[in-house]
Amino acid sequence: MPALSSQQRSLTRFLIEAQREGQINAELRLLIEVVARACKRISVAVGKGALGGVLGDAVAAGGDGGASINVQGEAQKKLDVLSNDILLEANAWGGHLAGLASEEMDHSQPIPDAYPRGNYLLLFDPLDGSSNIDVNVSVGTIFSVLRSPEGVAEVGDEHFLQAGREQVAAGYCIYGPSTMLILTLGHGTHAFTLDREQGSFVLTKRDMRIPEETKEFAINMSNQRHWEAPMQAYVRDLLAGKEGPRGKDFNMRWIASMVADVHRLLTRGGIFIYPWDRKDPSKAGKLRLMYEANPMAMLVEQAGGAATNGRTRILDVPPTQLHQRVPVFLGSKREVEEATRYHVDHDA
Ligand code: P6P
Repeated sequence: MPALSSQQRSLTRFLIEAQREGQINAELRLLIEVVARACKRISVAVGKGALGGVLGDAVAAGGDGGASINVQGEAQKKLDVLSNDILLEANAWGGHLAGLASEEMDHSQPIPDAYPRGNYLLLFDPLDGSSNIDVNVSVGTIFSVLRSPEGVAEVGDEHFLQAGREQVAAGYCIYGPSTMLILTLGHGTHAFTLDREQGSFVLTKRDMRIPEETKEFAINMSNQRHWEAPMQAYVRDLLAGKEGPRGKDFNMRWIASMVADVHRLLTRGGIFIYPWDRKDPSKAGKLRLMYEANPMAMLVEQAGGAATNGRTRILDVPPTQLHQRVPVFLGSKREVEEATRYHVDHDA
């Protein structure tokens, strides 16, 4: 494989150029490079599959051999724990963060006293869709970057509770047939593909754009009986196709790995929905606001799409808890607006 051509941009060159243009500072550039390097390590571990000895459930420490359960009440996979540890170790010593929060940790963690602290907060789902690992389906790492409040000696959970519009960067790394990093710094959404021979991410799509219209929706239909009335009506009309009020036929996809479903709609359009359902009314849906919905919403909006909770813009939802959940409608702008209209009209 020849060295990168002058036309090809490594992630490092892309970030240096973004810094020159004033989009980011040196500390944020380091943060993104550290996260990307950690994702390369996770990609290697995921890619080994059964040969890496890291498939299956993590075992609870000191337990009876039962699965380890995370704060979400979900069985942790060995790779969940390994991916979380990789991100924690990679980000501890660089001096770019004040603290971190993870789907896999009950509370946020300040950077240890042994290391300098920086001006950013990193939130992540270290391995989203991990239930798919054992069946060899694409999974991914999702991350969100916020500014740390000034003058705080040691950050706590409360300092992470900022609305999604405050994010300074967001992205995901999808571990699929190829490993790709999808990144926004607030100036468009861009795709980088991992060149395994060079060991570097290469810019392969600048300024991704989501088609405003779509004929493809992604939802777990098995929950249909638990949805609220406007959601039932919206999907009923999708399924009615060209004979129904929408006047066109729709196709359905559901990978049950948010990173993979969102990557598809970023690439060719679509709407991804995980609505509120009455299976557990207290949960307000399944997906987490701070490190799933917010980063994905920023990526989608920066690519010309839209993201709501069925009623209001996700990036404006005021967080109250680190692991709070939120209904998610995101993707092709016109379709998200239509799904949101069903809910707003129902409430009127
Ligand atoms: P269900 C994976 O567990 C996840 O958090 C998302 O990645 C995915 O979109 C969703 O849950 C799948 O949920 O209920 O279809 O298994």
